Amino acid sequence: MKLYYAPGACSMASRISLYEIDQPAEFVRTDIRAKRTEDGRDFRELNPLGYVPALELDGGEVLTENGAILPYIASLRPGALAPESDRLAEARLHEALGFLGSELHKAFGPFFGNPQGEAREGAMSKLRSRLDYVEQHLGDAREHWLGEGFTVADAYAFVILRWADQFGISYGDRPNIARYLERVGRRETVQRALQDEELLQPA
Ligand SMILES: N[C@@H](CCC(=O)N[C@@H](CS)C(=O)NCC(=O)O)C(=O)O
Repeated sequence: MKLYYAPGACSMASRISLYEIDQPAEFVRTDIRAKRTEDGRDFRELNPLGYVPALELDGGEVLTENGAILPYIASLRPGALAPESDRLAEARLHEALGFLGSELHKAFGPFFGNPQGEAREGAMSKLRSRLDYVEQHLGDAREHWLGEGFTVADAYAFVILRWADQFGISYGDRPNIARYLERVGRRETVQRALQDEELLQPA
């Protein structure tokens, strides 16, 4: 299979998840502004909407949307990256992916356009409310998004939450998020993903 990605983008959650289950995959860097893949293709032929992640399966089908790709990757190794104890636990994963995709990810969206003045204040106010929820959700002792064990939701949450740094947003007043980022960031698979997407600062 092939994962179409852009460095540091939400597609890194799929990369981390693939590493977690030792699933071999090819990683194709994609310029999401020019809509071209590194091997010179028009990315819109793979995803007409032009955004990563896109996962090309060995049979040629292309899967898009984090909310579909992450559970698909989890399904490749049942029990490793998603709870499967009961229907409620499964629903909690979808609840998490829904929040992360349509609330947290999208609340960061405006910052990629470098908003100024009132636009920035408006975007910041919305983002703050989502981060307040995350801070409260993670609580003092919650190690992972769903409580027990690392899941694809943690891979996605980590990738989104780390964007704050590039927009000058500090987690100094949100210690649960800061600790969570540090803890998840220490995982070998996460370090490898950061390295492979050339995002680690030289020591
Ligand atoms: N609804 C999509 C959104 C994915 C998305 O926003 N991808 C960003 C990178 S994090 C992107 O490729 N943006 C480029 C664009 O929208 O043109 C999903 O959840 O997978």
